[in-house]
Amino acid sequence: PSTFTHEFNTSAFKAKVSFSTGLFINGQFLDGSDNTTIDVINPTNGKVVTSVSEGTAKDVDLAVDAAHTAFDTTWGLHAPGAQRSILMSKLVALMEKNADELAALEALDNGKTFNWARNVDVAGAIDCIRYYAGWADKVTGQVQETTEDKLTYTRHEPIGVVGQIIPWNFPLLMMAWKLGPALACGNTIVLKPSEFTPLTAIRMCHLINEAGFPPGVVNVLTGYGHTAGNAISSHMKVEKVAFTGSTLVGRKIMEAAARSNLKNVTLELGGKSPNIIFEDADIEQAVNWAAFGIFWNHGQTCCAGSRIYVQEGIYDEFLKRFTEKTRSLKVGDPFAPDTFQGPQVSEVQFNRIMSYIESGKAAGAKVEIGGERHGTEGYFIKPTIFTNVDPSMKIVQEEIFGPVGVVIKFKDEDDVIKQANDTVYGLAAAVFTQNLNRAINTAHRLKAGTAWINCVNSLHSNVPFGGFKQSGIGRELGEYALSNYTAVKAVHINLGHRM
Ligand code: TXE
Repeated sequence: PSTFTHEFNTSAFKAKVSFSTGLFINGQFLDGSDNTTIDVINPTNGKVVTSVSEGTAKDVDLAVDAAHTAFDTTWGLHAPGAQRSILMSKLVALMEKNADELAALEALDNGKTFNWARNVDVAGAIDCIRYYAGWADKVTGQVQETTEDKLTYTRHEPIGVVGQIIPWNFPLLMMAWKLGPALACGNTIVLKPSEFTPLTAIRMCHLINEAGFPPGVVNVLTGYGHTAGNAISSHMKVEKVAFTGSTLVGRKIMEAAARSNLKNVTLELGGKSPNIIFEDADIEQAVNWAAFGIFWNHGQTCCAGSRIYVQEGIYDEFLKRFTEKTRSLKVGDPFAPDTFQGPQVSEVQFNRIMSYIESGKAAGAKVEIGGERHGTEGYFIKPTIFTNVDPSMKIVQEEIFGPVGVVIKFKDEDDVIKQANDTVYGLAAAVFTQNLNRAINTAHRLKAGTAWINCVNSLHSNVPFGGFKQSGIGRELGEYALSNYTAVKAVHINLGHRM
């Protein structure tokens, strides 16, 4: 397989990086069966950075076989929780040692800033694996009291070979969210990163080998969704599939699971999350959080606060300050220390977002700021705020997944709850107010898997995350995620009941 070699020479990170970019199957780096490759693009200039092996259905078969062998011999019920925990902790130490490199790779193929990547993506991924390393020897069943002549208990057994398909917006972090609970519970894995952002996933495979995981426990195939991804979700020997990505593809995954072996499915999908700002909010804080809510990670955040509802009494003041704040966000080189926002991940995403912006303009919405590309090279888009919108507009209903927010006026609690819940999604919601009762009441009435009060985009490894409605099925993170990766077996022991 080919080798990726790159000389990083930025103020944030200076080093020559070089590693094999093959498919990671059974602990080895291999060419794809068809000998084809996928170009990796730097979104700051649209140029090819490197190419990685392309995995297809045949390679998925090889990876699934390797994962089964590992499950039956070295992992699963053959590796006690404590041993799994030790290996996961070794991986954590290696991620810490290579944290700057991982952040630089993330900035290179995704376009997010080095600083955010280092402080959120890499730090969060490390935290997540560490958190689940702590769980590995604590995954346990229960004893049920039935009758005196019986002993019954449950075992939380690993499911087996699990498929994991992840997106490009948080490549390393989503990998950690998937690997952490699956490994802790003793499953073996076939994971497919996004074709747009494979570099950190491949680098992680080198660290997984270095940590000493038995071959076949983790297999990673870079490849396209409709080929490799589809092969995973429709595979007869994959017992579970976990997916993060678009709602459109989430449906396909579920269909493929239903048509093949009825594998267990968890989905983390899109959102159009409301961010509600009441008149009694700390307005400066509300402005800062609202900007972070929609513009952080270039708006490519599934829980982005993309619909900003502002109560009428502070609407003008909020809009003025929010526009000023937006103007202050620096767009540019992901490696420059003062950059807040880099390029969108790909040309496809750039075009998709620009077409949403055009649709908003055409429908009569007002551009308060932004509304166009930034510069002439790469996939940069100016942070954009729309006002004068109505609920039927695409920019109000659909996930744009870019730095584009809509600001909407509301009257009172009932009015805003109705508007906020008027969406097919239900991933997250936020409310800003200094009134405790209003904060809690509103949080409880919002139909969303996460309700933030006086903050947004705030996550912790031990707090569950996932969607209501069409935002998904199941919960990631926290103790809740363990149930995605365990099969519960009830054992009945007769202590003397005779027939
Ligand atoms: O995502 P896809 P795309 C949303 C966001 C964005 C839109 C499109 O609105 O604008 O999706 O992005 C794999 N079988 N989100 O097209 O296609 C694919 O290779 C199996 C929200 O890039 O869903 C990649 O690994 N797998 C989201 C992964 O699915 C398939 C994050 C996600 O890609 C497949 C990303 C198939 N048939 C996008 N087709 C979030 N919730 O965070 C594709 N894939």
